[in-house]
Formats: sequence, structure tokens, C-alpha cells
Amino acid sequence: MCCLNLFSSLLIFQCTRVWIPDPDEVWRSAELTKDYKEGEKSLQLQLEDETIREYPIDVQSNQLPFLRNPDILVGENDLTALSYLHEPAVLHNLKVRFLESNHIYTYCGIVLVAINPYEQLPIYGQDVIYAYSGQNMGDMDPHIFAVAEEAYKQMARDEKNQSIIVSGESGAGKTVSAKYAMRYFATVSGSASDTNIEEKVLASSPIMEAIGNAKTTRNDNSSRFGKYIQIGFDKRYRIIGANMRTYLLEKSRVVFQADDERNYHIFYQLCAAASLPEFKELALTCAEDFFYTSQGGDTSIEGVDDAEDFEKTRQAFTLLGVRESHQINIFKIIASILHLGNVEIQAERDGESCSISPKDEHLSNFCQLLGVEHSQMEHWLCHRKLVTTSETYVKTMSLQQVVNARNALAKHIYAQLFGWIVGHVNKALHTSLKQHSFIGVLDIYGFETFDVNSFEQFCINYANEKLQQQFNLHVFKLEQEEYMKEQIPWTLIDFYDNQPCIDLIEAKLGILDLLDEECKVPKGTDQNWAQKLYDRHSGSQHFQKPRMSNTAFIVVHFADKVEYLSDSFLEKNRDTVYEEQINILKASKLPLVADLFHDGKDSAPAATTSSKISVRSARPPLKASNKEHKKTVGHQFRTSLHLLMETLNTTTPHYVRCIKPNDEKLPFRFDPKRAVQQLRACGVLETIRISAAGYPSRWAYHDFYNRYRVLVKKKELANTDKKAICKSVLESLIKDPDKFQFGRTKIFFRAGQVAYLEKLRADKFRAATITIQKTVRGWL
Ligand code: AOV
Ligand code: MG
Repeated sequence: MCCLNLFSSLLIFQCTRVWIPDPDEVWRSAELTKDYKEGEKSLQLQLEDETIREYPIDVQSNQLPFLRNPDILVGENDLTALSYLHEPAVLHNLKVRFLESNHIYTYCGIVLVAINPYEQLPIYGQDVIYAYSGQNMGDMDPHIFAVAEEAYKQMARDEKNQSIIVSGESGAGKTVSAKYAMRYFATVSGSASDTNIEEKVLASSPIMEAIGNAKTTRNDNSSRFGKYIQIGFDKRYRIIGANMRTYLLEKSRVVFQADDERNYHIFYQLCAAASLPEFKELALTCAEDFFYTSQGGDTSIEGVDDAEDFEKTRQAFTLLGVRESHQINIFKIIASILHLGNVEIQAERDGESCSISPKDEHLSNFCQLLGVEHSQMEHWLCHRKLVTTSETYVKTMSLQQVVNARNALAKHIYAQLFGWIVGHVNKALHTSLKQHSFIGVLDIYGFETFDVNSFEQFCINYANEKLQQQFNLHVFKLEQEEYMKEQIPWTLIDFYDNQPCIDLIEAKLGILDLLDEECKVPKGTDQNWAQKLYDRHSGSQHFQKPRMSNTAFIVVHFADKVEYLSDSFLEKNRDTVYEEQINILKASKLPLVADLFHDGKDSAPAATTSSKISVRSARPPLKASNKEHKKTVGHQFRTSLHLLMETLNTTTPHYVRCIKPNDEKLPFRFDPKRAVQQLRACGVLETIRISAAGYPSRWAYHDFYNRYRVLVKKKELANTDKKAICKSVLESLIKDPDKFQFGRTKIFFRAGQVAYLEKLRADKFRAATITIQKTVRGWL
């Protein structure tokens, strides 16, 4: 970390206030008790609790402590306005705003920092939305609505698509922020016709949260999928429709939950409504009774009423045009998954085969609910087909194999249903009207590190790595290019470019590529893959092999080092389900079920390569899918991320960085260690560095002239060279030449200067109005 060398005279006077590092508080305030002169080996300090401390100075590097800002600046709503811009100043300012004034939003140049208050605040009502509507960002308190308004305004002004990119770690408030942004658009823009499309856009949230969110140890309502919602507008900027893209649902949760975690909310909602007469046929009881909903222990969430939430889910389905008769089919599929998880599988003595009692009620319920044949299902849950070059034969499976295959099937059914619902929501939000522009809201899972990190965390963190790069590129590279284009003197600021880490993951022979390779090898194993990673990448600065393990590997991400356990990466990447089981589902009597597993919709590759044995079923078996061309999960994810980046790069981005202030979910509690870790990780501090060094505001000469001509003296207006007028007026108004720069086509301003000019302009108008009033009064 560098220290601004603000001590050019290298004399610091007694009473100067500084920040010194502290293991608990991160930074502590202290005051010099005597003058410090260059070359002295230590500073004499007094801390706020009045203890005296000697602070050593490394004379070689001359690293002096950071200076504190004058109190008058503390609480500034844009951090770039601070006189001394460094980590302790940022942290202190955010903390004071948060704890003393309960301000959760602060600007940091182009980024809105949002600290999760863990308390309902009265700042999101319709009245607040209308207060922000049509206002300039700088005129109002920082707010998610101000960012939404800015995006809306820029869409109209620049005729360009916009994106609001919300990031932050798990539980930091991304989903809440994204929902408020969507609410803002729905409220201020109204809908183009009487289709109440804006209500439908909002109704997508409870549905998506019911099926894609779950309680984790980090967040009671954690999104386990990523989403990018594009809200479409007509040429009068009224909402006409929306479209949602989702990213990699965490499927493993359907069959496994860690301690204190839950499965997807919808399962508990449905169990809570099990006693309703219309759900009798689902044969459900409470969530404790099902293996797939009870592994985490407590099946309830404090403050959440699953039955009540279920009503909201149903209403949202209805609003989106899913009829009750159709809803029941969705619920049947969800219930069937719970029954599948409770099927009792008995291992035979030989240790190589299993059976299921023909009387197993859960299997009966499963088959009944999905409209599939019981005996078929019973058989193919415990057997698999093997295909060699010369023959096809049926083999029994061990208990572990059967359980794995059953779990794979459950995950697959859920994922297909999830995809089907997303498709349906999109259909309901689709419009035939001509879309003029869109605003996209990205709410993707935050950077994650748990005690055990697997394929899911790897993908999530890879996505965050890509988003961070998009941010870096936008803020840093584009900024710098702009200065160069405008021929403004500018020293290149070095910044952390995470391309090497991204290369490690996605480049040729990178982690994902080697994983795909290993998945193709007939006897490929997680361990062999890990070995290949060690062989190939040990030299990379972003890759490490843990000393004590031969199966784990460490990736040094921008946010943190994360150790991944290679176990089950291959299986999760292949995402195999047995074709025979899928064929039974394809032959279901229920059109929705058959539809879910139809070729083309079936995104998972099947285990065998061809089928010579046909499966006896109610309908003729469907053609075997051409699974050898199916892409691995990693491959699909990489492609979808690339597409996302392409889309984001064609829009004007607006960034919201959510910060989780404590791990206990306590209202208005600020843990400086956790906050600073996130501020470092999400690039806020880097942004500050560039904002402090650069010129955050800029105006084209003619725009500047049009806006501020009232400040130009009459005799100067005669000059036909507008550029020259701009230069001379500015030089007379702002005395410090460092506060602005004249570029080729634009004028560049340091932070705060445009606000100053606006004030001069307003004063001028006010003075003119008073003069007119006086004159008029004189006439009377
Ligand atoms: P996330 O989306 O960032 O996590 P959420 O948006 O779900 O986090 O926020 C977590 C919880 O914090 C919410 O359920 C609220 O209780 C609380 N919260 C967040 N923002 C606010 C706010 N502005 N006002 C009041 N409470 C808030 V994850 O989806 O886990 O990465 O995968
Ligand atoms: Mg979320």
C-alpha cells in the first residue's frame, strides 16, 4: 500500500491527526504530540483513548502515516470530494455516515456504495421514487433510485442501452438493490399499453426467488443462480416488456444441504401448504419428513412464513398468466422430487446390486405425480445399460451408484423445471411492440468462499472475476484512453488487471479446458485432473498447490485466495443423468413432464452413447439424444459469460457495490475489518485512486458554452471562437489551473468544479430575477 507523500517539507507539526494501522479497527486515529522532522526514526503519537505510542518510521522508504481529513469533510456523500483520499479516509467516512446518520448509500466517483443496514428503512416509498424522478444525480442524496434515474435519463439522452451492475459478496444486498432498481423503472416509466407489464416484471421476482433462492449460512435468501433482466422500452421510454437470462443454477442443493442451510424455498412453501385440499394428491407432509429438505437441520427461517410466501408465489404465477391448472402441474413435479429423495433403496448382499420394494410409497407417489410407469422406474433406478462396441447389456448398480443416479435425476428434473419456468416468465414478459432500448439489471451471485469449495464456488468466483475485469476495463482503461484521445497530460495509473487469473481459468489448457479434457478420458478422475493442473499451472502467480493435499488447488482471485477441492468436479462438469431414466420421463402421460425432457430442452448429457434396447413405456420411446455433442457445464457457463460480457460492453454501465457490514446480520453494526476487505476486493479503492488523480467530470465545449454563457461577460460574447470564450471564462472563474484541463473536444474538471459552476450560474439567475422583480415593483 502506498502512502501519499504529502509531507514535501517533511515537517509534521504537533497536533496533526493521522491514521495508523490497527489489527482490530484496521485504522486508528492518532495525533502527533510533538513535531516530526525528516530523518527521525519515529513519531510520537497519542491515540484517542489517550495512550501514548511511538510509531516507527522506515527512514529508507519514508512511509509516513496517512493524514486525517478535516472534520468538516467527514460525512461527504461523494468520497471523491475528500481532500485526502486513501483507504482510512474512505473507511472512516463510510462508517461515520452509516453509524452516525444511518446513511447506507455513498458515491465513490461513478460507483454507488451501498451498505446493508439489515433493517427496513423508510427510504423506498413511492414518494421517494417521485422525488428522485427527473433529478440530477449530484443534486440528491446518493440512492439506488438516483442510479436508476441516471440510467433512465442516459438511455433517453444518449439513445443507448444501459446496464446496472450490482455486485458484492453473499448477503451484501444485491438482490434487494436490483429489485428496488426494477421497482423504480416500473414506477416512473409506466407501461405503454394497458397490459400492466410493469406489474408482471415485478411479479417475476417472487417466482424466481421461490425456485432459485435458498437459505445459506451467509444469507437467509441467497440467490443460487445469476440473472440479467433486460427491461425493454419503446421510443417514448415506457416499459413494453422484459427478458431474463439466468446463469448456472446451483443444482447440488436440490439433493444436499450443508448444516443450517435449506433447499430452495419452494419446497418448504409447498410443504407448508400441504394440508390445503387442492394439494392432497401431492401426498406431502412437513419438510422434516423429507430427506431433500431436512439435511441442514432446522427447516424454518426466522421471520419467514413459508405458507404466506407460497401464497405470494401462487399470486405471482397467476399474474404472469400461469393458470391454476398449470400451476398444479408445476407443484406436482416439485413434490415428486421430494418423494424421489425418500425412496428406500436396499442394498443386496452381493454389494453390487440393489432393489426397491414394490410397495415403496414414495416411489409410487413419484410415478403417480409424474405420470410414469412404476415398474419401469423401479427397474431403471437400480440398473444401468452399458454399451460396448459389440453389445449392449444391462448391469446392476451398487447402493452408492444407485443413490448417485437417483440424486442426479432429482437435480435434472429440478433444473429442467427451473428452465421451463424461466422460459414461461419470459414468454409472459415478451412483447410484440418494437423495442427502442433497454436497461439491463445484473444480479449475480457474489464472490464466495466456504470451508469446502467445489465446482459451484469455482464457477461463481469465475463469474465475479469476469465482472471485475469488465469494471476495471470500463473505469480504468476507457478513462485513460479518453484522456489520451483528448490529449490531456496524464500519467498512466497502474491498476490490478486480473486477465492472468481469467486466463488461468478459461484460456486454452487452462483449468476449465483441462477439466473438459479429463471428462473425455474414459478413466478420468478428479485426482488425475488435479495432478494435471499442478503440472501445468504451478508456475502461475494465480495458482497454488496446497502443501498437505494432492486433490485440492488454490486460485488467487482478485478478492481472495480460495482453496477448491477437486472431488466431484468431473461429475458436476459432465452432469450426467442416465438416459434410461430420462426416457421414462419423456414418455410421461403428463404433457408438461414430457415437454420438460424433450430433446433440445434436455441440457444434460446422458451417460451412454447409443441405445439399442428400447424402453417399454406408455408412449414410443423418443429418439436417443445426440449426447456426444452436448457441452459440459463448464463450457456452457464460459459461453454464457462471454455472451453476457458482450452485452454489457454494448451498454453504458452503472455500478452498485454492495457491502456486508457484519457477519451476524445485525442492524447498523459496522465491522471495519470485513468492510475494508470488501472495499479492497471490489475495486472501490482503486476507483478512488483514479478519481483522485483524474478528472471525473467533462463537458464538450459547445455544451459548456450553452450552459454557462450567462457567466460570460457581454463584450466577450462578440468573439466567434466559442472554444476561446470557454477558456477565458473558465480561467477567470476558477483560479486554480489544476482544477481543469482543456482537451481537444472537451473540458475536463476535477471533482466538485462543475458543482461550483452550477452554483455560480444559479446565483446569477437569482440575481437577475431579483433585479427584474425590483424593476417591476418600481413600475408599479
Ligand atoms: P445478496 O443478493 O447480495 O446475497 P440480498 O439482497 O439477498 O443479498 O440481501 C440479504 C438480506 O439483507 C436481505 O434479505 C435483507 O434482509 C437485507 N438487506 C439487504 N439490503 C437491504 C436494504 N437496502 N434494506 C434493508 N435490508 C436489506 V447472494 O444472493 O447470497 O450473493 O447469492
Ligand atoms: Mg441475491
